Amino acid sequence: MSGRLISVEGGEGAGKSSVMAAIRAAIESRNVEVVQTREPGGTAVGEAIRALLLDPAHTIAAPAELLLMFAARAQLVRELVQPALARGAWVLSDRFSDASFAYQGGGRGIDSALVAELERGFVGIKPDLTFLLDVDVRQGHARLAGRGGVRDRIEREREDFFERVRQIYLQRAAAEPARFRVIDAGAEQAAVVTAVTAALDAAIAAWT
Ligand code: Z5A
Repeated sequence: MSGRLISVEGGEGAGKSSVMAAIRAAIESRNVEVVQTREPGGTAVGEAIRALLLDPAHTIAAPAELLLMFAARAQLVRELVQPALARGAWVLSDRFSDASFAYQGGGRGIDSALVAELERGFVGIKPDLTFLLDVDVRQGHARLAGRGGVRDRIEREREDFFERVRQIYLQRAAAEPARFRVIDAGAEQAAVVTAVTAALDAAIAAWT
């Protein structure tokens, strides 16, 4: 099989961690190499940019935030994603360009045409399959509160920010039904994982 790019998206507390682990296991069980990564991050340069972006000590202007997200992504695509896909590996990414449309476009109000232009010019690839873990904003927030720990710069945004993020994700999923699988992430963890792996199995069957 040729290389594939699979992304997992969602608002805060959507439960990406357990879903990423289940997807990885399902692909590896087919004896396919999996390269797991995350955004922003995934390379030394990208992880340094991530630290800058999430540090609550910084006030970052929205356009600078957008460009930093794409700087990390441009590095990731060239250093990790393209080489992995070229050798036939499957890349599993915790977020990809859709997050910039949702957070910087929806959350910060940046024109989506600008985001699309950066995607076209500096990324050039889209995931083959994207799981959108959709959860009520308050429910997701409560999960993170239960997890504890310090909130990063973006997690400190207000509820209306995350409502806009959620709406843009859902709009993107509706506009690209062939790529997106919207999963009810408000359900219990085992049910979420079952729904994701069933959808993954169906997608893989369609590819082979
Ligand atoms: N960002 C951006 O603005 N623009 C971009 O282009 C990109 C990203 C790429 C960092 O991303 C931030 O960057 C993120 C978006 C922004 N900011 N926010 N907010 P990240 O993906 O690393 O950060 P995150 O979204 O905050 O990830 P997270 O906190 O790890 O979320 P999660 O993956 O959903 O967390 P989890 O550990 O899987 O689950 C959270 C808790 O809920 C945990 O205690 C679980 O046990 C519990 N949980 C999970 N599922 C369930 C269910 N089904 N029921 C009950 N409890 C559950």
